[in-house]
Amino acid sequence: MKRNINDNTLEIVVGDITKEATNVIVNAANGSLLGGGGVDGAIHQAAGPKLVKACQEVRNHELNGEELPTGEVIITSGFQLSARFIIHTVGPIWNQTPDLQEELLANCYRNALELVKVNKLSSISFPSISTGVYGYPIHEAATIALQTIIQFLQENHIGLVKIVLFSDKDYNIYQEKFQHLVEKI
Ligand code: AR6
Repeated sequence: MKRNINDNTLEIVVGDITKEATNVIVNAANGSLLGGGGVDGAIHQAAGPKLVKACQEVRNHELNGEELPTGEVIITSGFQLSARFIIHTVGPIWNQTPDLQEELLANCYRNALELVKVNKLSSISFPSISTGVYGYPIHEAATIALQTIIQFLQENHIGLVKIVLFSDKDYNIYQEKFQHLVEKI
């Protein structure tokens, strides 16, 4: 499903994000930035071993050895991926900070889009951040993801934004919310 928003395209697809050829793909990482399971594991596997070294360097030099805070983003090369860059973000763990989790999840999407804009890139693919290991209910996460992306695209020019879902079930949930939200535009 694809829609034009203020001369941008927002597209939802089913697929493996490691195969995307957008300028940027987003990794749903953890604060250590050293890899993990889910989409993080798949991205590290596909990008190759230089990725973990690059992440370690970012931690040492940009984050003073600290973990990447939830909702924040860093960028690395895509190494062996088709995508030129990877933006790594950390989604909220469901119910760890109940009062903040909606804002933190929105920050992941907004901060990644800001970084694309600042770097004058023109396409980005997102996975469904926090809805796997981190347990965020997908109906709620989909609404936050879509509202945040749509609002950003109404106010900015990026080009192409894709959301790459890993199952038909996830796709159907996002598609239904997307249809509902674009009717209001
Ligand atoms: N392409 C697209 N989506 C994928 C892929 C893929 N190749 N693989 C999985 N997904 P998760 P989180 C979907 O658990 O909830 C990691 O261990 C998956 O079906 O990857 O933010 C990190 O290191 C789900 O819909 O990320 C962290 O410790 C979505 O990606 C923790 O998990 C996100 O699921 C982060 O948890």
